Amino acid sequence: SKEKNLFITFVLGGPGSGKGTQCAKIVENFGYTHLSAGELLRQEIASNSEDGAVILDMIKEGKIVPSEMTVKLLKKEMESCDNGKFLIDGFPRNEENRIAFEQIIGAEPNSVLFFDCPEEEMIKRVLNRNEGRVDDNIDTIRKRLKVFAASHYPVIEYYSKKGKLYKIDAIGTEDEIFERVRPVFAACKG
Ligand code: UP5
Ligand code: MG
Repeated sequence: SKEKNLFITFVLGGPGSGKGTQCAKIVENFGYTHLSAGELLRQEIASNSEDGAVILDMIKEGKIVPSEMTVKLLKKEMESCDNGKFLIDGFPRNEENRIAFEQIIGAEPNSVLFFDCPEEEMIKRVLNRNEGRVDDNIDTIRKRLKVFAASHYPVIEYYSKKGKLYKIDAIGTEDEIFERVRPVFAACKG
């Protein structure tokens, strides 16, 4: 599996900005494998492992899980997958995450999508979701928004300077937003 060509897109944006929704459309249209960091962490909680207990405490508080735990889960998925085209959803959330990925995976993303969404809209969407997530309550949402506001910018700025950042206006219908996403992949930039 080490010889496969890696093609990585990071999909970033605040809570409820539509990362997961747009990733599903990218998978359908462009043959990527979707790895949601949050989903992998929730699976780890469900597995009742030692890490899972730590992760649950952090997710309830909207905090960022230690990088090595998240990168370990991403690495396992990436190694067990024949496809080398990955959408990594909701990661990296801060500079420490970004650096840990580079060091442990030994790769950089080819491109980075950033869904730009106003806070009021993010709150509305998350509260409407109703999937039973332990972090989808107004108290935790406020904490998630604070953590997001305090940590995402350096990551965005880093990839912007490298010419890898695609900032997408995340207001509109799901299909309208996908028409803004499509050109990023249709142009074969990854
Ligand atoms: N919806 C989607 N698009 C819409 C549109 N255009 N118009 C109207 N509604 C729209 O969408 C959210 C909701 O909005 C859905 O109901 C959808 O139908 C609707 P979704 O696509 O699910 O948004 P998404 O951006 O994926 O929101 P999510 O809540 O998953 O984002 P978070 O970043 O908060 O959650 P994540 O699962 O990535 O992380 C959860 C927690 O895990 C973090 O808070 C953190 O504690 C931890 N974590 C880490 O520590 N490290 C990591 O690397 C990753 C996560
Ligand atoms: Mg999501």
